[in-house]
Amino acid sequence: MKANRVRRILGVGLPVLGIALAAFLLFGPTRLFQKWFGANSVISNQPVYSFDDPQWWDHAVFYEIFVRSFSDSNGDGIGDFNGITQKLDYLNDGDPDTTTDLGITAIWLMPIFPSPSYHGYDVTDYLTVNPDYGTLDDLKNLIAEAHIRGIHVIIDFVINHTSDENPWFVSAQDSQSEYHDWYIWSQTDPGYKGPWGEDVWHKAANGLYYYGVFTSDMPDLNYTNPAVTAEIQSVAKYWLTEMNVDGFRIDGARHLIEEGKTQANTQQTIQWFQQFLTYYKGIKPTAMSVGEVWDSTYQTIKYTQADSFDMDFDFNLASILIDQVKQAKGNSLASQINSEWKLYQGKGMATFLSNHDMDRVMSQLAGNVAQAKLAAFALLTAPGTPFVYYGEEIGAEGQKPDEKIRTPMQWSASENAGFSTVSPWEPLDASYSTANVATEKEAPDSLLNLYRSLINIRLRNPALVDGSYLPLTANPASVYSAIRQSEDQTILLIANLSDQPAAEVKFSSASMPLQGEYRLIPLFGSALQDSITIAPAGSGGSFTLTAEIPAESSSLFILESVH
Ligand SMILES: [Ca+2]
Ligand SMILES: [Ca+2]
Ligand SMILES: [Ca+2]
Repeated sequence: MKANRVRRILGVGLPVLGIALAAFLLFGPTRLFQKWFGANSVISNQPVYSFDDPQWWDHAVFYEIFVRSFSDSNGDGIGDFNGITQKLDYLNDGDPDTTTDLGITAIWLMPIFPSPSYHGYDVTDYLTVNPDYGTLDDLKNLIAEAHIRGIHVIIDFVINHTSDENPWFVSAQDSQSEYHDWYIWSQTDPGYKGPWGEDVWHKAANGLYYYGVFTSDMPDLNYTNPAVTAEIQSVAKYWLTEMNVDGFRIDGARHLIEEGKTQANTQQTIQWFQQFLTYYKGIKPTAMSVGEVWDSTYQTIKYTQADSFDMDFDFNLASILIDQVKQAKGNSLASQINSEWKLYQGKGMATFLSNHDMDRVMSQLAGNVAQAKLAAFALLTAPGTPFVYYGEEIGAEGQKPDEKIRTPMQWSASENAGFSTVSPWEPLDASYSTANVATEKEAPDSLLNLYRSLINIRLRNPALVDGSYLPLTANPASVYSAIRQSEDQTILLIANLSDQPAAEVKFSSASMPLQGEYRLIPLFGSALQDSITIAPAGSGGSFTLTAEIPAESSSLFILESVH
């Protein structure tokens, strides 16, 4: 589609190319096509925002990678940095003229530090990398190659606690050690439990009790000690300056500083992260953070409203997206996306369907590919910054325990799924024979091709990147619909969540921003019909689609006013 458009533009001849070049130099590539053709008339051929956008995370699509499970470059059965580097072109080839790549613009690497565990969420050294994954130079190379392709890289920053094998904690056993106060000690067992009813006070070999909110292997650091704050800030500086990472995903953020038995979302925690944000912006103004505050939206938004994080994950929205699609409740889906966006006040909403702590989407949906597509459509056309968990785009399956939702990436149906030349560190999920990159690349209707199309379309259309969101009420209520609008563009979202087609569907809103006849310019999915007429209704407006909307289908249209 896009290549044809380029050819059409090139076909008008050299004089126009000269004007094109002048316009390019004048306006830059991002808004150029809109300047030429006016609002709403064509699909911009280039991503809306560039790599150098100072607020890049607001306009990105992220991809979460478990390094151990992505791609093994040296045949030891363990994924590594060089393996990821070799697969970067799959994620984004750096060429805006191609849309054969997935098109993501940022990567979140799960923990890369040395650790006694397979997952790495218990760090023994913050200044180097896990030798299973390669060397510091391998990681530097990965980051440089990602940047060349327009991909930012953030790392998982696991700072609430360390490993109990961290030399700091080993030394801290001695009450005379300078590291003793880096952890939280008690002479006697305070006895109270943690947020999940778990033991949080653990007996150490020295006879004292130490605090660890997650497990006894993960002693919490003491952030009321300024030496700990200074050390972690200097670690952050190292990664931003020496290693050139672009930011941090903050693990277990809500548990940073306890206030007695209050072990989550304390005022001191929110304030510590405010200072941390000021600190790292001072070092690198374009660096960002996204917090893991696994809690109600009421709690998560405290961190973005207070500028403790640039973004935090909307865990509530993840369940909304999947549950409403599963139950085919389109109106409810639209109104709940809108409520979340309003709670976040249009700022810092990191959206996702699943992550490394949840059953995989395809398993949550019991293998229903049509619903996986609808959930992806809802995610990738919603406001906020979407995160895709590796393998989600091919419909990999996996249910807890944790190892089973973090299995090797499924590149092909061949032996070891193209992940490695040897048997992988963890057995492959059985879904790999059909749910894999090679097979799905060749199938136009695959889940992978839907992710690829929608990510590329999103990043080329300003209304989808950062436009407003207006939920529409559809009748029947199983149809999901919304209008997204930016200064230059209006896009209509329609998805029929039901397994039955819907005809004569009526759409309305009490605050409809449009009125009159509009051409429907197809951007994605079924064309449905050529135009709609939006009539005033009450204080708002409504329209009816006479065309039948196929079962479990989704479409995007640019709305162009007919004068
Ligand atoms: Ca390896
Ligand atoms: Ca490309
Ligand atoms: Ca803590």
